[in-house]
Amino acid sequence: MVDAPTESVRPLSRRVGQMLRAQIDELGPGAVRDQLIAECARLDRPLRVAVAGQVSAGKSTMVNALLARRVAPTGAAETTRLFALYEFDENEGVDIELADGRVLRRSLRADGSMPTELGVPPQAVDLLRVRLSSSAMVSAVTLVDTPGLDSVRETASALTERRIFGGEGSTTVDADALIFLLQAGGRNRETEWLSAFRELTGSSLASCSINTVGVLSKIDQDNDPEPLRQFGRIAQRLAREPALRLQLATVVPVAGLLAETVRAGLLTEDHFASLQALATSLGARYATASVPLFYKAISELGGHELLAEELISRLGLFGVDRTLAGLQSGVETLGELYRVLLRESGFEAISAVISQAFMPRTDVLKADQALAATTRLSYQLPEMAGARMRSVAEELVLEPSMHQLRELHAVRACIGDDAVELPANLQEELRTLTGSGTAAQRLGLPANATADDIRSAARRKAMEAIAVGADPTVGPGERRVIDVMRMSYAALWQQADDQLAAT
Ligand SMILES: Nc1nc2c(ncn2[C@@H]2O[C@H](COP(=O)(O)OP(=O)(O)OP(=O)(O)O)[C@@H](O)[C@H]2O)c(=O)[nH]1
Ligand SMILES: [Mg+2]
Repeated sequence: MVDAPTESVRPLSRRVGQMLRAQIDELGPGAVRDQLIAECARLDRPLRVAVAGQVSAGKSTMVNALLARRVAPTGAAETTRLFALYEFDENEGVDIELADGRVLRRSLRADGSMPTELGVPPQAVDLLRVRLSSSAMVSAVTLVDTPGLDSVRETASALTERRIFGGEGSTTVDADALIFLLQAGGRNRETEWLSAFRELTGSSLASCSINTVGVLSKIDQDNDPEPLRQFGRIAQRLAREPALRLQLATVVPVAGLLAETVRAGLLTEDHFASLQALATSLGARYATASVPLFYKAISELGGHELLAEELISRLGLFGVDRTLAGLQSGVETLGELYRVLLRESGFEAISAVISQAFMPRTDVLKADQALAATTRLSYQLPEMAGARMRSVAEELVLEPSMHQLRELHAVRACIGDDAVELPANLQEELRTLTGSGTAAQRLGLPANATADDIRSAARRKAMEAIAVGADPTVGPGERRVIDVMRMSYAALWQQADDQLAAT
């Protein structure tokens, strides 16, 4: 995981910050001015990634896997009732931010997890701020664990209502990116997942393929011998659905429990020794057929019920099965076992999305949040002053250096309510073009494309965009999107030209 970009490498945010400070200077004291000052401060903060989805989908488990620590409470019943922000701080602890503005400080428990009792009624709490000093993840991103949605279908409006993205209401957690979990294991209904992912995008939600990943979670629960492959196929199919192409960066299957256990290092050498003994025993043949049979196999080896319970709660039957298979085919150390299990969990695909798709977008996503907030706040000002502030914000987006923002807006314009209807091939091109890869990837060229290839592809596509845009039957919304694409291609063309001239 790379370090969070600092202000010096956030040119868009810096420019938006300048604009905000100019507005702040012009405003008299008041709530709008205070909130603009807060927006300014937010521009420099790490990327904020929210983990959201249905109740019990495995959100907190995923948060722990990402943090590589077991901090967030998890459980079978509805567990997370408050928003919890996990961020870097040298002094570990929990700040309980109350709705009345007071902040109560608590320590983490001796094992580094959240205290079970907060000592205040949940309805009095606005937000939990968990300060962590030892998690590589939080040095780069702030994670937000969220209360579960009541049903698969409760998505866009509920997410906004529940303050995940900036919106109306007193405080929001202002996520810049979203990991959206649907519980797949035990509930194999592909069409339902498709519509749930689709409904994720509403007119008021900032979610799109640039900042949202869909997760099929708990894939190990169907007793499928190869859930990663089985759900991998479904995930790929979903990710390729035309209706989701501009809504999700990708869809990935995950066995979160296994990922949590490995990443947080929850197996002891004693656990490992017992699993080794089981792997070579007669009981190994039936141990993973059911939970009672697993308990029986452990007991036949002289193991206590508590041991069986610990292993099942950390690995699940699937994890035990993969462990026994690993041990029987030459795994000799706990470290090696962790490597095998992490691969089986599918976790690496999620961390790749965060580091390769989300984090490189920190600047544009922060800049966009601040601009959206500026527009929202402008409506609280007297009419003329508000209109002036909005026009300053609109003009800023038109500056050449702000092109990435226009790309983000173009993607959003093509999804959700009142979407611009772009032909399927152009939608696909827009998605590729706004992906976070290299110039070659953004042009849909192979990785070994030369600067010459890149230049001619960019030039050709820029020309094509000009031709399409000139078609009189193209509507104004569509034309705006195509125009953004034309400028992106022109910029790639220019870059390749510069590169060729320099060599
Ligand atoms: N078998 C299996 N169990 C899992 C997996 N992920 C989570 N669990 C278990 O499912 C239960 C719910 O997990 P949580 O992480 O608390 O789910 P959540 O989405 O945070 O739930 P709420 O906060 O209540 O909405 C816990 O008992 C987890 O241990 C998984 O991938 N496989
Ligand atoms: Mg939870």
